[in-house]
Amino acid sequence: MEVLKTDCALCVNCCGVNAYVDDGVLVKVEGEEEHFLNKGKLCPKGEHLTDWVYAPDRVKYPMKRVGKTLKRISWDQALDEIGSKLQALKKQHGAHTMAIYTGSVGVENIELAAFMQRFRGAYGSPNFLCVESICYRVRILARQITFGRYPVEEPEKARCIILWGANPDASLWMTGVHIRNEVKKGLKLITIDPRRIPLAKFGIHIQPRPGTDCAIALAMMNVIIEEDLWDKEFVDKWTVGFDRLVEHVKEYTPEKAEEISGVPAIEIRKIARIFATTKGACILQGVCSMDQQINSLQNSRAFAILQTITGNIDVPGGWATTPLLPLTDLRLPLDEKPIGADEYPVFYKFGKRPAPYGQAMLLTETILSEKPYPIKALLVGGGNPALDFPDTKKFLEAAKKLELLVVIDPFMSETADLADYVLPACTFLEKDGVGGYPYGLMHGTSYIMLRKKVIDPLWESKADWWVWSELGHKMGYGEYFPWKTDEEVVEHLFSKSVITTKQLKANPGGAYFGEKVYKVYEQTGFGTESGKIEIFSAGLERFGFPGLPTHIEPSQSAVANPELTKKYPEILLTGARQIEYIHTQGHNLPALRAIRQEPEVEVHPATAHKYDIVNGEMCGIETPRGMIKMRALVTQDILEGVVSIPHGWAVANANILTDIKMKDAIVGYPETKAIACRLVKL
Ligand SMILES: Nc1nc2c(c(=O)[nH]1)N[C@H]1C(S)=C(S)[C@@H](COP(=O)(O)OP(=O)(O)OC[C@H]3O[C@@H](n4cnc5c(=O)[nH]c(N)nc54)[C@H](O)[C@@H]3O)O[C@H]1N2
Ligand SMILES: Nc1nc2c(c(=O)[nH]1)N[C@H]1C(S)=C(S)[C@@H](COP(=O)(O)OP(=O)(O)OC[C@H]3O[C@@H](n4cnc5c(=O)[nH]c(N)nc54)[C@H](O)[C@@H]3O)O[C@H]1N2
Ligand code: SF4
Ligand SMILES: [Mo]
Repeated sequence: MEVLKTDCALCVNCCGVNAYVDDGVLVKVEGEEEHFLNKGKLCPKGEHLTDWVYAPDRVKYPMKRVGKTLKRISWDQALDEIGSKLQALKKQHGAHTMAIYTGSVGVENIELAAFMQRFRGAYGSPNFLCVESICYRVRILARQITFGRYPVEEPEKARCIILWGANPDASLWMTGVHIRNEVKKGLKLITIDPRRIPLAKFGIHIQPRPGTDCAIALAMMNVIIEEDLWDKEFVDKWTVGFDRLVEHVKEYTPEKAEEISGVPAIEIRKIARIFATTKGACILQGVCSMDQQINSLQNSRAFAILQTITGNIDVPGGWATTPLLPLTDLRLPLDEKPIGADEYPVFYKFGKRPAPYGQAMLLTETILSEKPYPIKALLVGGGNPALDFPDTKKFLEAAKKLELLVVIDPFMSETADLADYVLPACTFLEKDGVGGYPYGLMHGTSYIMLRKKVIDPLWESKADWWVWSELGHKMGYGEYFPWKTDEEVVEHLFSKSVITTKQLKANPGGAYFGEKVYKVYEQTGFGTESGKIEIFSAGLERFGFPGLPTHIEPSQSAVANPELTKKYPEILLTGARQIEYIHTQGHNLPALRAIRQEPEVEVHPATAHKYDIVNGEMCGIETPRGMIKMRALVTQDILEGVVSIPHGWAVANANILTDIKMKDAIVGYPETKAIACRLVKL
């Protein structure tokens, strides 16, 4: 039996995997012992990789919609027809009529995103859109605005961690393992979450009203400044705008933050003191929880400022700058700007370089309104917007207006169910690729490795890069797609990297880590306009937004919209992660369903009592956009009046409840947390 060392690309963690292959068949996977991150373990999704790859409901061959059903066709026919349709649409509406969308898979599958961008460049459409309009990019942007680069959380070396709207047991399990080990050795843990997550019992837990985190962060700054706990040497030498911050946070006393958030002022004082007096203090900010809020950019800015004034930047266990491990850029030059560039200029272009994508949260409205122009073709690979985009009803309306919807996916999805063509992608186990995360993630490092082909592509499935390349050839763009094999693609992507594929192959695990330098600013300063950390951002002010973070009420809170909350008095959080699933993926696997059969709505006993709902009973969750049904999990582990549901379940789609019009005004991120709702006794 052959054992191949590769990584798991089911989620962004890219854990190390030993894949056991017998006569071309993947028979078993286990976690790679020597891997820095997962140290021999895998999560339930990773443990069931064999079930996933061999699932009987894989998309096996290209299909075309004929009436209500999808009929098998050849690759040639599919790509010929899609190519002709795209050419015709381009003639009629201009190249911008085609949008390409990738979901979270585009982050893990680097070839996929690279070839999508190359294809849209060859075709001439600016409209490459991706999940970073809803997830993660906002924190990178906030850190770039503040530091001129992207320092990353380094929980592995921290002595104090704030889990700020983050539940590692569900979304980042290895950090949960780490925290449990370290609290025994004195790690100070603070959890800020309306839910009492399992890790909350290992330290201090505060339960804010959802969407009020920025007010708490500002009050912590107030305490840190009032009590002289800030790092004077660092702040004086390396920052601008501290004096303005001092004035700004005077009004954000812990008492005021208590009024806003419901968290006792005494608790805010306590956590501010602990955070400011422990070197190696790290805010581990949740991703969707902090990003998908009306105040998403300013939440991230507030965390960046807290790290700064306590001197926890570029020190071990704070936020540290990891080197990027750049790969060859496959983009082709384009002049036209994508959708969202004018509406959200900070999102599109804050510094010198524009974002490679538009604001995907405008896609639905653009298709529906045909303004500024009609988008008639949507090509989706590695995402399931019909279930994952806010406001499913609106997305379905928009999908109907498309003249061409193509989905490239190893599995049928809710988006594939709407498509004119469904093309079978092979999974990451069936091709060579680029593994790891070259751009740095929450584990305080960046790393790359060879993602090895473990088995041959099943049925008629093909690598994503091949699909875009072959479509390009059919449409006359062959000159842009000279690569013939996975190996050539990977070789090309690594050709300008700090490490070659040859060097990677010589290393048994095949992984390369970016060498981290602490206090890198002593050599390079900061890449901001001022060359220093911008506590106050003159750049943001020039765009017409506050240069310092402020509290903004969620658009459907009782304060912002008291009329609405008379009818919908509870606060809904959508999208809590579950370790068994990744978004809409995995629910088809019996082994995972055996662990978690169905979605549940978490409700406090007092809230449940109000609606006469008992534990285990099916109930309705209703917002102004619609209603879904889930079984009630009545628990003390959630704040009274807060209701939490997972997303990604087709049987109870959370995005029936969300509203595409509710957004952060600076970056266009949607509000999928802190939504007004009520429960319904069925
Ligand atoms: N209400 C609400 N909505 C949310 C969120 C929330 O918290 N609340 N969270 C948001 C966030 S943060 C995110 S990241 C998004 C995630 O949303 P998506 O990015 O849409 O995530 P998935 O549902 O995992 O869809 C990925 C699709 O890619 C397919 N796939 C897997 N591997 C490959 C491959 O190698 N090639 C191709 N072509 N396809 C592949 C899978 O089968 C699946 O259909 O959801 C967002 N939506
Ligand atoms: N197993 C698994 N892992 C995943 C994913 C997955 O689908 N499955 N998705 C991946 C992706 S793309 C993403 S974006 C991340 C998401 O990762 P995170 O955003 O960290 O999501 P969770 O781990 O569910 O933790 C979010 C916590 O924030 C809390 N919360 C919600 N609203 C608020 C609020 O207003 N204030 C505060 N203080 N807390 C709040 C919730 O109660 C919840 O406990 O997970 C990644 N990892
Ligand atoms: S799905 Fe699980 S095993 Fe795979 S990378 Fe993510 S956390 Fe690791
Ligand atoms: Mo995400």
